[in-house]
Amino acid sequence: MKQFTISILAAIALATTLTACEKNETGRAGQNQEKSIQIGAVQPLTGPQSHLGKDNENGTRLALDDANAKGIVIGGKKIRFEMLSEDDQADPRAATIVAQKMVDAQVSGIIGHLNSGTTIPASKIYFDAGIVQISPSATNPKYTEQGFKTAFRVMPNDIQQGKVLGEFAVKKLAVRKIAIIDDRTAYGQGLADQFEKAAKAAGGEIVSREFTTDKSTDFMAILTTIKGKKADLVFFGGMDAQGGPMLKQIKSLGIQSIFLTGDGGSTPEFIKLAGLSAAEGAYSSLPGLPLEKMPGGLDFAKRFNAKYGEIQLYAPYCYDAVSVLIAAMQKADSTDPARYLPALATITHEGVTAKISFDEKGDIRNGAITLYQVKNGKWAVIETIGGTVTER
Ligand code: ABU
Repeated sequence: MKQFTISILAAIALATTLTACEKNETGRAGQNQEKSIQIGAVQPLTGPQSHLGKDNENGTRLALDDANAKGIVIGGKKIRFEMLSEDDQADPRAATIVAQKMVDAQVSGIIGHLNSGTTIPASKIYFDAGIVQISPSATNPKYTEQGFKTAFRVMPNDIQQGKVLGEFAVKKLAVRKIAIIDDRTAYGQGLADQFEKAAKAAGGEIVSREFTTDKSTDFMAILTTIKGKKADLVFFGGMDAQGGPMLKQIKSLGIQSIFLTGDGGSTPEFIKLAGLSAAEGAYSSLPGLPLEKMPGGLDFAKRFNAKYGEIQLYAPYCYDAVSVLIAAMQKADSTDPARYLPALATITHEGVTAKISFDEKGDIRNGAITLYQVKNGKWAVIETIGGTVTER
């Protein structure tokens, strides 16, 4: 009986040891075989831009899932990438609070923020903490002009986008009298300023410059002013949550002007909010190549659609922001931002949106801008300026 009891105890001890060994192979940080690191993802998950924030979050999630499926080894350890996602409400003050939270959590890198107005103030906090930040979508030039070596973006900026838009309006659409509205955010106002500069240089006349906010939904007062100016074209610097209803109200006032906006309005949601008949014929731009011309665009879209549904806007750029960050970690064989930052600054990475490399400021090299028009209820490509197009 005693012998039997000892055998049972030995068997239990062996089973416990085996379970512990299994845990060591699949376990978490602090054990030999596998280490978990956190990647911060910051975007608006509530408020008028929550659909864009979810799109960003899903693009980031897909890239991290793909990396985890590959079983990437860095510094001799299999790395498990975890997403720490936070809502900055597209609000500059909330963004700095979230940024500090990310620093306190000691994340290994940041994907975000979505908006220029949040990305810029948060970038100082990441820089001071030595944390690498890649924005998938913030296009105000100031973000990478502050001298923060930790700041990168995978989308061309608004100096380039504003120039393309201004020249397109005057030279291609052949308009002269232009009204401009912006939402007073870093993005909306910044893009409107660049657009105005380029349109004037091309021979356009600005007959009205109005502004609203990124929370507004009623634009009747400023549109009534614009109606009196008989503008050939109305340009809006802002997001789809304002641009869509604004275009609907333009049509309801009987304003005949062409409507043109930037990337913030280049979404399926814009068409939904404007309504199909009001949206038809509107123009927009979006930094980057059309999806079907991106090196991995169609494959990305298929996989994203299957998991999360329709792409709103920046999901492919979030995917690339993650993949280039991880590629730099692999190149440096370290997940420590101080060690992989030099690798990121000099990397050439085959992303799904483009071949990615950065200039000395952290801006993507060789970026393209694509112009679109709503045709039959969908954004259709008109032309791409710059970049390297992948022929299929
Ligand atoms: N690029 C437009 C939307 C994001 C931003 O605020 O820059």
